[in-house]
Amino acid sequence: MQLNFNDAKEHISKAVLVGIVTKDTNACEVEKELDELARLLDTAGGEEFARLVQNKDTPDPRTLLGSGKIWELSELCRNNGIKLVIFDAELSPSQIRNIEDDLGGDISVIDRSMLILDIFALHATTGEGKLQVELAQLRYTAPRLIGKGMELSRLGGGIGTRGPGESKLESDRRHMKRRIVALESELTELEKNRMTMRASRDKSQIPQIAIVGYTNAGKSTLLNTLTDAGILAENKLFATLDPTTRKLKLPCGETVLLTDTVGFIRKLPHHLVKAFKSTLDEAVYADILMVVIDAHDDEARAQLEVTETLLAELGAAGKPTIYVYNKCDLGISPELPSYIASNEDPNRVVCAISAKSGEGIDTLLTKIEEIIHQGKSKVTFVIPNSEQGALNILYKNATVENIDYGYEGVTVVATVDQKVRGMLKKYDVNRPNEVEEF
Ligand SMILES: Nc1nc2c(ncn2[C@@H]2O[C@H](COP(=O)(O)OP(=O)(O)OP(=O)(O)O)[C@@H](O)[C@H]2O)c(=O)[nH]1
Ligand SMILES: [Mg+2]
Repeated sequence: MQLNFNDAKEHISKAVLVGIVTKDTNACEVEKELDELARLLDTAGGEEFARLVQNKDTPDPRTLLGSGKIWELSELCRNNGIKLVIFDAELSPSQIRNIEDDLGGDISVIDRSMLILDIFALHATTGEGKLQVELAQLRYTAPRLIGKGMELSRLGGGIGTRGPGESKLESDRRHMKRRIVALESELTELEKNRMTMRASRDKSQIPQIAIVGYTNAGKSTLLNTLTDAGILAENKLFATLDPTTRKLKLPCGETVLLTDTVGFIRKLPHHLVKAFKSTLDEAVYADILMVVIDAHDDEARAQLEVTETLLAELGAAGKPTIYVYNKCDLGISPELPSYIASNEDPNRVVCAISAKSGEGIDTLLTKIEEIIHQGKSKVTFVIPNSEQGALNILYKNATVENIDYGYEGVTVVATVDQKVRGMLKKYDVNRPNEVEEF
């Protein structure tokens, strides 16, 4: 999507970033969050001009900042020809309008979520990805732009307004509601396709591993190193939006399926998680997670916490997990090891690698093999009477804890390894997240 600002172009991509230190945060945290906002802006093709931070225990409900700070912000923009202000907080449609009114002139205000959606819009490549972004934009960005009236045309394709849904952003509310319904039903159809694809992968009985983690941690680089997947990996946030699955043959001869997924970020807007549910479900339906961490990043620990919280929210927590400390060629952040080491669960292992240089990859492959062969869980299977072969598999390859013969089938509780669990996936009634892991 092209920027549309002609003469003012060089100013348009420069922005003032605004952060607020409330009673729930501190100046250091806000600075780090603004660093991340600056990286998001850079990914969106913009550039930080300056930062403005206010200490305000309770943000002003009308404009977040106090009136003095708004005046300061207005002067800063005016004196330097800056046309874009990005708040790190989430702004309501009326707050955006109030701030823009107070700033005056032709200064646009967007929030962090709008910026993230803008990047998603730039990076969506598949039909499904584009629909998901458009839906999220209609739900989030559009209500925040409506009311700008004719000014929207002036905004053109500026940061915060770009994407597959751009043309629709100017439409009236009734049209938007219809479009949202249409998108939801298209996405439901696509989700059915995805379910069918998953079912056929399940049938193949190959263990599935989802590569998850904070954006820019090195997930795509790792998949490329392991499988020559040829996915775009770059030093930008949210380089990957659409999941890619590749086969990997382990040294022991067994094959696994690896799926690269969209990265996580702190304050990931809820509506975005909802819009991307079907792609994020790749993690939910995987047998094993590989949580990739940029171990060199000072923020590694905070990023891991964000990842774990989001995985739990998605219902993907509690699976056998390999914590992959990536970028070890650059050194490991001192905070990280103790955080993971405190977790002595054998189904949660740590492995230090460099996806770039290949260091540690052999160990990682061994850990995957160990988990596949040893990772055990207690699972309830319901096996139809007509398919007793499955019961024989359990008796041969697992520990049967309890068995209950019913009219329609046999309910078996058994302790199984990942392989057997994969083989009998279609009878597994615990999936995705009710399994008691060992
Ligand atoms: N030094 C070093 N850089 C790495 C390593 N792994 C990845 N990178 C770099 O980190 C950046 C991000 O890598 P990606 O593989 O795109 O990260 P990602 O997790 O897929 O990121 P998103 O798709 O944006 O969420 C790229 O510039 C990579 O070259 C590593 O082991 N060492
Ligand atoms: Mg990626």
